[in-house]
Amino acid sequence: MSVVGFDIGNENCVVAAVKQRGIDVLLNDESKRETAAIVCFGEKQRFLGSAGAASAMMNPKSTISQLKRLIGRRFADPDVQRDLRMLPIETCEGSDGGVLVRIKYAGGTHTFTAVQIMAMLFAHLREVTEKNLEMPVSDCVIGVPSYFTDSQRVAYLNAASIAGLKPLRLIHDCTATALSYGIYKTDFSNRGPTYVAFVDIGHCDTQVCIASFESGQMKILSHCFDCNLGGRDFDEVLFTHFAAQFKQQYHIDVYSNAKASMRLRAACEKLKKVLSANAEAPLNIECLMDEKDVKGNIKREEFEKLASGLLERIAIPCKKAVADSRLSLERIHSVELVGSGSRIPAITRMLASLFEREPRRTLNASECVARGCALQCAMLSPVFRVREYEVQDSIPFSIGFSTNDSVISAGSNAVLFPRGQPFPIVKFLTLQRSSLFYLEAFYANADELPSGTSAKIGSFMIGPFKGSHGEKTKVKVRVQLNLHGIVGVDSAMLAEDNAHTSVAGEDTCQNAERVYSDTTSANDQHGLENGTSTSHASDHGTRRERAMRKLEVPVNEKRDGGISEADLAEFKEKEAQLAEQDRIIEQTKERKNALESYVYETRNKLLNTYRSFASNSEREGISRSLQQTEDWLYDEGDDETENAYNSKLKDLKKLVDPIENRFKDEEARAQATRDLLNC
Ligand code: ATP
Ligand code: K
Ligand code: MG
Repeated sequence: MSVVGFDIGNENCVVAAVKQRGIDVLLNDESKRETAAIVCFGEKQRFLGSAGAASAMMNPKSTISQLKRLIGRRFADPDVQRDLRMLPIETCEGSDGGVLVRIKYAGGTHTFTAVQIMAMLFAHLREVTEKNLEMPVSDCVIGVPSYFTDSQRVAYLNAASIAGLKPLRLIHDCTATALSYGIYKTDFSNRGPTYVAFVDIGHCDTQVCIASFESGQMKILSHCFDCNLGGRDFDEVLFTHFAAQFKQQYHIDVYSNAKASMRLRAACEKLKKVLSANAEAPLNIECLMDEKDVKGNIKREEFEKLASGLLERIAIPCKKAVADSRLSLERIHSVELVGSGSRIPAITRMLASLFEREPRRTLNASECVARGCALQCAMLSPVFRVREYEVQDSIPFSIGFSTNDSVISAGSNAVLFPRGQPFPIVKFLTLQRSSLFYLEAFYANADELPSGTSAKIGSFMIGPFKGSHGEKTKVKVRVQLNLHGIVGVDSAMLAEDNAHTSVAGEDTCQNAERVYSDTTSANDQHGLENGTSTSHASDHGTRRERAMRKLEVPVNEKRDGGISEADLAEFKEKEAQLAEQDRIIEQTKERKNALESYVYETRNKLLNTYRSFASNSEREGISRSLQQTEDWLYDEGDDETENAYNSKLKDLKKLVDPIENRFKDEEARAQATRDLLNC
């Protein structure tokens, strides 16, 4: 069983695996520790990860990057629209309101959901991992931004499942980072907790959390973020700057040309990195557009001036995270800076002045999320024994439930899981109902959410059931925020007794908490009363009796952005097909290469090693066949099937093998003679 952590970035993905000796970051096909988060559709096959990055410039209109920005979101979301303007791919709105990508590929037009595209990347990373570990991989932990909504999390799980992965947990990126920091540290003061701020600046987002560490445990006190502020925004100020400059200087409008835009963006990103180490940097692009070579140059100071607005924005989630943690600045022991987007020196300066201390870089800035994920996977998996360590995360968004049925017009409506709530957690709702009703889960505070995010989470149909004699019955609903941060209604029971005592047999979750909500009472819309937790140490007998008097009620969920089982199965099937197609194309390429090399090698051997083992006419015949094969390869054989290449190779071998055998026999004879003489 695999113990693996995945950090899926908007730009870079990192895979870490726990092995006997510790945690390793795995190398991809190109022996790199980071894999580009790119899915590219070539003419006949997909290019995934690093191969996708290598093919992107050739296929700008069929290359999808920053997949995380699209998955589980609505096409109409203004943020999504803004992102899509930067991607030259064709997109449209799916029937569920999500993003569909239309790709010309393999002789047809294909439409994929964002979940399917993400699954392609997941499947690629799974393959990289399997090659490395030499075993099948499914169990894993995957990092997600803390600002991911319920539908984004569900979409991730769906994508993972299409890719054959089984996430034991979706863990917040910053929590993974904090875990990889805390678990090795043993020098925490024993006079109370140590508080650390983690700032992760990636390609598209900035995430901040404040964590508290004590020996054997960590708690996340607050999560804050700006989901539209990362390295790419710094690229964009350079892009805008140079696009304007080149318009004036060279009379070219890169905005009108997808490929030119893509190349200028890539060059600006490089430029930005150079500026992290140098005071000045040049920009040269050959033949950018209209056959014009362009040249530019920028000083770090000038870049910092252009980016000053971005620097100010980084301060906002940092300040908010501190405020939410209810700690004064002095109580924060240190600030850890991670994410490669944070490598801009001006960011460090700004954070130093904000936190009144120099930020540290104790962790590996690009690998800490994946390492934390792998660690969490080890903790959740039975494969490894890990030191007891408690990870308590908290949710960044308040979640509420409401009911609306035709019988009672006013439903209960309150925040069930407030912002900052530790999770996983289970709560019980007790409602008075006489027949089927709906529970709606929603984000209760729009201010906490990324702008444009829908407050809807999902709707849960409880029932049908019948209260005795058409009267209202107590319905106990088990609601949970699970390990992935996903809301669910697990079960509902008709409770025939209406005592305020324990809910028998259900209350097994460690974090279970009881909430009584009686819709007929006057104050039901304002508060839910937290019940005291019950002990069931001694009342086994009564519990069993009570359980028998309970009646399970069916629960059906309809989730925003959810995928039906049937669709999921179809997507799996489709992914398997595409993977098989890619495999066939790869294998065909390999066979073609084999034939080509055979032609060259044999031609060489005819002149050297085989020279004295073939007659003139044999040599001529073989030479002619080699030439014919070579001509064929450059002509109609350029794009043939695996079988065609194999059979050509077989034909050639038929001619060459007799000579090869003569040569080998002679070699063997010579060797035998040498052995004899050596004795
Ligand atoms: P996200 O966290 O948003 O999903 P990610 O995890 O892929 O994205 P990282 O790999 O942490 O992001 O960071 C990528 C960003 O870091 C890119 O914008 C890249 O240009 C930037 N970057 C990398 N090296 C440097 C450098 N030396 N100086 C400045 N920026 C850099
Ligand atoms: K990353
Ligand atoms: Mg990241």
